[in-house]
Amino acid sequence: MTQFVDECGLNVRGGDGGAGCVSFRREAHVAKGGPNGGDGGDGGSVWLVADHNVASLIAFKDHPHRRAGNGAHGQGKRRHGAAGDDAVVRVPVGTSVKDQGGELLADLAADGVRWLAAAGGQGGQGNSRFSTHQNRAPAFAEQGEAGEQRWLRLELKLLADVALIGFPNAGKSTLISRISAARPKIADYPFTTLEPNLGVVRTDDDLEMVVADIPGLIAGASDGRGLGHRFLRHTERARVMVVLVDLASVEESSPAEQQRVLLEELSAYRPELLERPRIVVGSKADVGHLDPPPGAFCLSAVTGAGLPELVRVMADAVREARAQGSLAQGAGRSEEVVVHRPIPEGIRVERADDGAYVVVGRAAERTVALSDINAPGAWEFARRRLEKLGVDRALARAGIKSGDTARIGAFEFEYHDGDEFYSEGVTS
Ligand SMILES: Nc1nc2c(ncn2[C@@H]2O[C@H](COP(=O)(O)OP(=O)(O)OP(=O)(O)O)[C@@H](O)[C@H]2O)c(=O)[nH]1
Ligand SMILES: [Mg+2]
Repeated sequence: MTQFVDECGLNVRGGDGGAGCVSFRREAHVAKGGPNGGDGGDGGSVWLVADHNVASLIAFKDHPHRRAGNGAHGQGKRRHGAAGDDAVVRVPVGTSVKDQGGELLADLAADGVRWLAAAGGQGGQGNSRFSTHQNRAPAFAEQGEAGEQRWLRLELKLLADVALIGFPNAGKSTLISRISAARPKIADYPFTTLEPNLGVVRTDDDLEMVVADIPGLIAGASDGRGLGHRFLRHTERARVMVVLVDLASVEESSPAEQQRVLLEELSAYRPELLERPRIVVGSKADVGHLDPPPGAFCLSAVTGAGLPELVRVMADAVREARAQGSLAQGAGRSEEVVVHRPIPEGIRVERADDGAYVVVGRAAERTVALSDINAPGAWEFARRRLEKLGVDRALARAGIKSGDTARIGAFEFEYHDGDEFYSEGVTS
C-alpha cells in the first residue's frame, strides 16, 4: 500500500531567561545599602502536544517557526521578573519527531502526549544572591540564559479519516477537489483515478480531517476484479465511510442498486467495514434525476450545492469516531511523555577540528552563559563554580597544556597551568 507521508521542518525556540538585576538598598542615611537586585524570570518552553483534532502538518508549511515568551528582567527591591509564556504547538497524533540528522527524538503516539521541544533559558540571579563575607556588595548579577533553539523534522504517516467510495465516474475526485486542496485528475470516463488521493479538509471550527478519494469500485472488487483488493485496503483504517451513488448514471443501475453493490463489496472484503459510521451521498444532483436511496444526502460538486452541509456532517461523524477511538486506546495514557534521548549530564572534553579543547556539559555551559563576564567580580565567581564542577580536572585529564585554547559554549580562553588556571576570557 502506498504510504502517504506528510513531512515538514519546524524551528522551535525557547524564550530567553530575564537578566538578574544589580541594585542596592538606598536609605536616607546609608550611602550604599545591601544588594537587593531580583532574579530574572525563566524563559517559556516550546511543547509539542498530540491533538486528535489536528490531522496534518499543513499549518507548519508556510510558518515553520514557533517561539516561547522571554522571561522578564529582575528589578530592585528583590522584585523577580515574570516567567515567559510556554508555547504549545498542536500536532497530529502519530507525529514522529526527528533531529536534523534523522535520529528519532519522540513519537507522539496518543492524544494528549506532550514533548518538550525547546527548553526556555534559565533566568539570571540578581546580585542579592551573591553577597558573601568577602564581598558584601557584589556589583554583578547573572545574565539570562538564551532559550534552546533547534530545527526539527516532523513526519506523519497519513491515515484517512474518511474514505470516499463509489463506482468509477461517480464524482469522487471532483468532490475531494472541491472540499480540500487535493487536485486529482477528473475525467468523463471510468478508472480515471488509479492511486488514492488524500486531501485535508479543514472546518470553520478548526477541525482537520484527512479524506481519501480512492479509485472506483466495481462489482466483484472483493474477489480481485478491477483493481480489487488494492483499493479496498485503503478503506480499512478510515473511521467514516462516504458512499457516493451517481444520480446521473448512464448505466442501468439505480442509485439504490449502486448502494447495494458497494456495501456488498465492502462487507465481502471486511464485514466490520459496515459497522463504521456511514454517509450516503447522491452525486451530480444538478443533472441527475434518478431517485436517491432513502436517507441519502444529495449534492452537486459542480454547483457546490450541499457541500458545506456534507462537510459538517462528515466532521461530526469524524469527531465522534475519534472520541470513541481514544477511549478505546485507554484515556489513561494521555499523560505519557515519550523522550528518546535525554540530555547528557556531567562534564566531557572533546577536541575540535582546530585543536581547541571543548568542554561539553549543561552545567558548565550554563555557568558561562549566565555570567556577565564584563562585570567586576562576575568572572571570579563563575571561575570558582567551574572549578567545583570539575572543569579544570577534566581539562587536565584530556591533556591540555599552557597556551592551548579551551572553549565552553560561546566562551573561549587561553589555558594556563597553576593558580590562574585560565585567563583572558573572550566571548566569541
Ligand atoms: N454535472 C455534474 N458533473 C459532475 C459532478 N461531479 C462530477 N461530475 C463529472 O463526472 C465525471 C467523473 O468525475 P470524477 O470526479 O473523475 O469521477 P470519479 O468518481 O473520481 O471517477 P474514477 O476516478 O474513475 O473512479 C467528470 O466528467 C466530472 O466532471 C457534478 O456534481 N455535476
Ligand atoms: Mg477519480
